[in-house]
Amino acid sequence: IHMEGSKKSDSRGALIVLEGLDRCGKTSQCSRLLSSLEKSGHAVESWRFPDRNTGVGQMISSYLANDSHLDDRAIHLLFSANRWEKRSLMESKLRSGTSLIVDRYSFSGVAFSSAKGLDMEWCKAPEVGLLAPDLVVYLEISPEQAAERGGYGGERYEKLEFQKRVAESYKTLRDATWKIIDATLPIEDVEKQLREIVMECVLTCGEGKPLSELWP
Ligand code: DGP
Ligand code: NA
Ligand code: NA
Repeated sequence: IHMEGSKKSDSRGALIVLEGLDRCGKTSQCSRLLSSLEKSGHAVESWRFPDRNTGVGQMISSYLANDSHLDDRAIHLLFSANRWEKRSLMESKLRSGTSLIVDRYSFSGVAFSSAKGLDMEWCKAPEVGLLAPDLVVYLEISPEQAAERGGYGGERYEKLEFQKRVAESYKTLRDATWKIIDATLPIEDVEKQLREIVMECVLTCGEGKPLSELWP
């Protein structure tokens, strides 16, 4: 057993996931959170899914840009594979004490694919066995308000009618453990609420909360 000072041997990093509709402000909140945790001396990395840098990620990126067309189930499984290919690295980072702030995870997988009409249980199945987050924060905004935010970037899913269905899917998917933040508040207020929730989670994981797997 390796003991580092007074740190318990089962001390680990926290797996923190941010979810929400497109244009909810997730990505800027992830980077603000990263700098504030780094400043306070925490070992932390910012990740995002899809990770467009892998081979699978490039197929996803081309699909999202409407440069390729894929069967709804086929693309669902690619998004899932994109999370699986990062699973072992994710686990070793967490076990070595690094916290991960993850911009989208399995919940996006289920919310976006089930918004196309795929069965939710079918959508969840390939995610079984991925690491379960210690914290899911949902940045809540109405699809209409999100659409007003400087317009969408033009990727496949960035359309009001589709985002309305994604919002409904997220409502079905979320449980009492999710933390909901009003994403229409000023950016600094969202940041402050997020930091408080996350700090508590990081402490709990540092005290040796065991890792678990989806779905809880
Ligand atoms: P982002 O890089 O966060 O803008 O995500 C790209 C788009 O892909 C966004 O509209 C959300 C969607 N998305 C993210 N993960 C998944 C997934 O696992 N499955 C599906 N179908 N869509 C996803
Ligand atoms: Na997007
Ligand atoms: Na994803």
